[in-house]
Amino acid sequence: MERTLIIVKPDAVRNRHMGDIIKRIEQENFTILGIRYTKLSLDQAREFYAVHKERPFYGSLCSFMSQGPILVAALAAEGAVQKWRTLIGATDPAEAADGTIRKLFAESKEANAVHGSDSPENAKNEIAFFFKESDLVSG
Ligand code: FUP
Repeated sequence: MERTLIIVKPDAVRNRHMGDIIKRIEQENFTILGIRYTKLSLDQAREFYAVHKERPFYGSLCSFMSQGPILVAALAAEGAVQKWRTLIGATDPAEAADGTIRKLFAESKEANAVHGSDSPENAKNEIAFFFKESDLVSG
């Protein structure tokens, strides 16, 4: 079964959408392998988003991602990476399809409610960033 790493970002936690988003995870039949409520330091946010370090929005994104608590989960499903990305919609909520999580809950292109891994390879690294394999529930 494919895995993906998802984050409920500080805006969605602050706006009390954690429950709505967990409900969608369950309705869409993802298996929750691990889940953590935590807060990133600025250094951790910089490390997590290192792939974007040359982008103009990197500093602001890292500051935003470390400004409040987040909910992180490792999920499994058939085609979990694409399945989650379809469910969350476009990066910019103004362009996200009706019914997607970002359309419903995101504030802006930066404060866009949720993260999802963009490939199974990155999912593996992102899951390892937050979880030890022995912390994950397999069945
Ligand atoms: P996504 O895969 O949809 O999360 O989007 P990207 O990997 O392109 O971007 C990662 C994060 O950078 C987004 F979730 C939000 C942030 N971002 C901005 O703040 N401004 C931008 O113009 C693009 C992305």
